[in-house]
Amino acid sequence: MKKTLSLLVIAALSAIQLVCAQSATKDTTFRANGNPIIRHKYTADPAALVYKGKVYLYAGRDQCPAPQNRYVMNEWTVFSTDDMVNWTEHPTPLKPTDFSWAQGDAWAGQVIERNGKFYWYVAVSHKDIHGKAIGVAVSDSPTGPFKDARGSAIITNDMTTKYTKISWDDIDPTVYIDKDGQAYLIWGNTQCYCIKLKENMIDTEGEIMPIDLPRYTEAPWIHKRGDWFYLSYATEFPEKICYAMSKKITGPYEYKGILNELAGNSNTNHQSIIEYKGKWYFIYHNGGMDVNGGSFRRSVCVDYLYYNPDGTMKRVQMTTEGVKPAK
Ligand code: FUB
Repeated sequence: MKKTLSLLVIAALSAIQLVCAQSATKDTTFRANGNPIIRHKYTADPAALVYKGKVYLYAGRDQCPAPQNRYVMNEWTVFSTDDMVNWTEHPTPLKPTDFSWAQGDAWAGQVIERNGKFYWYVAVSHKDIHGKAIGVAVSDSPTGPFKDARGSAIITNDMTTKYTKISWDDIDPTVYIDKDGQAYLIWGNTQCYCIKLKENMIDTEGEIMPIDLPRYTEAPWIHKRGDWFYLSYATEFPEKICYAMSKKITGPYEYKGILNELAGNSNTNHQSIIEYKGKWYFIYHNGGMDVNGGSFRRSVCVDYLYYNPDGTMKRVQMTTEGVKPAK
């Protein structure tokens, strides 16, 4: 009894430490010991960028104290590696408070490089326009600091009311620059949307184009291999990740099946897919870090991703061991 009580106290104290830890102010290195890869704080919604031989991993930070269950996310985090196992955490690169028009909520996003600048598209809650909105921040370095690139949201809820009435559909941006130089922003909850970005990466061009995907929930991620665009996304709820393929980024997409099953102890899953040093990686989150882990205290994990000879993707095998150092 005494032992159980002290174990509970230790678990509670370590959870308080993990959610209350200070924002990162200097570079700190650590070695991942299997999955989850980050264990000194809860991290969610991973988005990876391969740039000049390194991987940069961006994630929101889950800060909800146990046993409460709601999203408390007040900052984003950035990590880098050159082997997928030895990581450096860099100073906190961006917070919702860096957008004067935002009310809070460091939800999912993605960073892309263009002409030596790094553009980070993120979802936050808007102060004045009811609902979630997408902002874009810019930096000269992949590790930041980032600052608001426009002074206003690039996408707001009132732009999509003709497609869905919910206030949280404008979330989870993914971004891609096609080989002709045209950039696209893809996002959405319950409905997937796409819009062209101007060369400056901070203004949109043309109309919003809905993308039809079966049983679409959220978390779109675009990647390309050969001639194929792969649009992976979270399906149903609790979420699995599935995917569809097309020769055109705007679709139509053909549904190909489930890519990742329910992620342990988390009702969301949220993937990012990259190729690095000749291997493909599936980066996602689960709620499995410790006894307080769960849907609102999530942790980033990394496993390998493999393709079939016809270009379709094999179902991901989530592992405890994670990946080996990339050479
Ligand atoms: O982290 C907040 C939300 O949970 C994200 O925007 C969704 O993709 C889900 O992971």
